[in-house]
Amino acid sequence: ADPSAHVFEDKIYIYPSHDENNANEYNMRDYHVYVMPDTQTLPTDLGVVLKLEDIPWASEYLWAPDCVEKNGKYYFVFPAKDKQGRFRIGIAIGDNPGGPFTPEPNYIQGSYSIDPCMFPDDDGQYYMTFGGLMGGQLDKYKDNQWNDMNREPQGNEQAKMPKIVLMKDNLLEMAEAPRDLVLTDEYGKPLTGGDGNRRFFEAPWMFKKDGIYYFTYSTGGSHLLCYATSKTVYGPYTYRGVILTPVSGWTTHHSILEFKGKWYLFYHDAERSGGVSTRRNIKFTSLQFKENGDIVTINGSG
Ligand code: FUB
Repeated sequence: ADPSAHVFEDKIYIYPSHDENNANEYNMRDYHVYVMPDTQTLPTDLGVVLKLEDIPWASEYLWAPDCVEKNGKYYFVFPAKDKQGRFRIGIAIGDNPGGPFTPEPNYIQGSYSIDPCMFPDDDGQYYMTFGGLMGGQLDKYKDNQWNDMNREPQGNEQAKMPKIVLMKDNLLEMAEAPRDLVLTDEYGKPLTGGDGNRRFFEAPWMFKKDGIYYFTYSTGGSHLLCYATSKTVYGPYTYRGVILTPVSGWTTHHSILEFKGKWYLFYHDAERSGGVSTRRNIKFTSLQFKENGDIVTINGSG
């Protein structure tokens, strides 16, 4: 599930999470990596690249990861629950895109919630976006502090926004406190908690095309993959539309990449398990842009 796909060394590497075969909850225990030389060849499973028992600070729930390259090193970034049951975000480092990855002794200080996406900008700065409501615990945080009383905004209250943070050069530390990545409607008004078809839920993924930043995400209970755009990395980002309509299974989660001049959406559904939400499989399909930068909506049940 949760495929984060990247082009490294002219091949497509896929960094998914790994649903357990008989699982009835999302308590995953290791990560595999897949590699595809091109989009016509079936991927090769490179095996386990990181496992729970090797991560000193983690207790359970290895959720959606990502990977980024810097100066010939590969930084595998992943969420897991710490020993107190709070989601944190960790880094494991490898010399090759196919792993294995050696975890840092502790999680990124100041990190919380789930679904990290590392975004290298053209100017050499690396940003991390992250966050997920409900099971992902983002609704428990305000001003980067946990409070049990915090809850998901409702009705006309401003929606809980995903987070963005500039990373230090070592990619192991944040260079600042995480900020809200504000998602607005077409009039510049922040999306509201009651706007279930558009507000952020989880699965942030960022890319840049023709000088425009695209922030893409899942809406959770309405099961849509959506996108919003901005001319600046921190935003605000204006909601633009739906990328993928609902797939089989509860969650929807994805990545987007350009490979040899064509764009692709990697995503998951639960087709191969007959719709069991905790047993998901990876798919990919071609992604089309209109001339004005709009993404052509893909039918998730097609
Ligand atoms: O796979 C576990 C969690 O489910 C991910 O972190 C979320 O994005 C959702 O896909």
